[in-house]
Amino acid sequence: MATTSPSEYDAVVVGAGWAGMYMLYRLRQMGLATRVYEAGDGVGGVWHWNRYPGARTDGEWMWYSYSFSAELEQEWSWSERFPAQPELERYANHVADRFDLRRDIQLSTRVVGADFDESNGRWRVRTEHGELVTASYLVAAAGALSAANVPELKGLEAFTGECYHTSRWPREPVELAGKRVGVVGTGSSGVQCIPVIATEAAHLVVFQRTANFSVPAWNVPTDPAFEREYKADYAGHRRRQRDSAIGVYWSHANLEQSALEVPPAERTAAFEHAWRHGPFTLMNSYNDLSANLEANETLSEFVRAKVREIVRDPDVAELLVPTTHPIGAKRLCIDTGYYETFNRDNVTLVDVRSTPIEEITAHGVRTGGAEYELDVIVLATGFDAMTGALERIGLRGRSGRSLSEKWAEGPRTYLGLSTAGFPNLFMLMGPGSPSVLGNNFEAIEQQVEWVSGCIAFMRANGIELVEATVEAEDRWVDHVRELADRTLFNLADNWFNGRNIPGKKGGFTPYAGGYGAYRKECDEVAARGYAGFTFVPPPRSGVVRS
Ligand code: NA7
Repeated sequence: MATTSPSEYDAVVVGAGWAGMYMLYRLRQMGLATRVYEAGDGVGGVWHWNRYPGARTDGEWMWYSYSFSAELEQEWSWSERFPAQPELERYANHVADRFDLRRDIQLSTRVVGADFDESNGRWRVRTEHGELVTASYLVAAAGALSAANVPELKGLEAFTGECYHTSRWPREPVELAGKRVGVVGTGSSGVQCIPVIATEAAHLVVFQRTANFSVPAWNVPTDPAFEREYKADYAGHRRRQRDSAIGVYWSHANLEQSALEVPPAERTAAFEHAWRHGPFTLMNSYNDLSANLEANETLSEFVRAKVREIVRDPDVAELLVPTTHPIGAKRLCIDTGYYETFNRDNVTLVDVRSTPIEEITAHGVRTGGAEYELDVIVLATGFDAMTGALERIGLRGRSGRSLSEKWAEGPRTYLGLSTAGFPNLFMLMGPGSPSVLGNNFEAIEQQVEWVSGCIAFMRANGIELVEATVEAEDRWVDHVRELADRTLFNLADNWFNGRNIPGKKGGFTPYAGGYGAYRKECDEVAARGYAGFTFVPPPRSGVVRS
């Protein structure tokens, strides 16, 4: 379908996940004619796509949910502490219906290019169906973890069985009973699906390149009394979560003490208590576990001992014990029965670090000279995170320069929201923002509200274009790097620093200063008349606050 005369919108939003839906809600409230394009055939982003067995949040429902509507908060009840994918997908659909969002969302429509037209200051957006529309503002809400990483495994296309990437799992049930299944990858997705697949398949082979730290979720059904009590002060809980480092508030964190200050027996007792309490308590048992290698090692050793305690076969246990990185330097996995799964007779662990996968044959996986015959291969191999989805939109800014060209040596943004040379483009959950380092809902709501405020300011002051300056962007990139250097994240190959993708450049891209500090920085930029941005035309003196 080719359109000759473009439709004109005030704003186009790419993606109808949590970020895109809330952006639409806010822009519509401001009276902007907005169109949302979503590649999937349903809303919900990550929770539309990641429908693999065992997919569930790593975040507790009390904070992993929208806070913008008190009515929504009160009326929706989550059935479990860590809700599973079907419930999250239902929630996404409920939000779309409740706020009448669907009429502005076009599903099954991938944006395949967006160019900034310098002659009129508008974005020209093209879809896979040949539609061409223009918009004053373009908001990229395409997701930090949505561009699937399918590794280049020799012979993969020749495999005659079924093959699924966890983030592209079919909507129709996949029959695994009686089948020989192989899972490649032991990050969060692998750690979640492996225990479930093991109970369904005749035999499961897990191909592990890097042993990861995983801690138990202790998932339980929601206690109605707890829910009532929590919801009675939802606003108070949200306020506390807003100022915290990762957009999560929990009263069990010990922010006063270093792990190295306490005698070993006391520390082990504290870890033991935290292990039984939940994943977030564990990483926050002391205030320096994420920043001080020696302190971190005490917790790493504690979890290694747990693995050895749970897994009966000592050789298998040693393979599962993480040794390549400190705990938390790769995203900590949260599981239900992961290590226990390797005590099952129908599960085999294969180390593909010492003997990498040589090839995929017509009937299975060959590694270390052996061929593992399989009916199904599951690729739990992750994402080209942070930048992958943004670059795949095909954005071109001033002078036709593509985002990929600009970011060839790594992403460059100001506040993670904007990039010089791309006027009126806003990114949500972009590189240079804290986004993935905590509660995504908190990050999304803060960013959407900031972007809405900026657009409202422009409209109130007759401004047509906003653009980050190169100087502000350079300073921000350096700032993000300095913050990263204070963490342990670069002691691992991970998707935060892009070292999970061969040849990817740029290093660690999220802002590691904490959600609260980031919110403050963004608010201060706005309060100083959007310092670090240029406006066309410049605001008149006596600016109108939005
Ligand atoms: P991750 O965390 O990036 O994990 C991907 C896994 O796949 C990881 O164990 C990789 O090993 C493994 N992998 C990737 N390529 C290969 C090849 N070629 N051979 C063997 N193994 C491979 O992705 P997830 O989907 O699990 O989780 C992503 C985030 O989604 C998660 O952190 C949550 O925030 C939600 P490696 O460690 O690179 O050696």
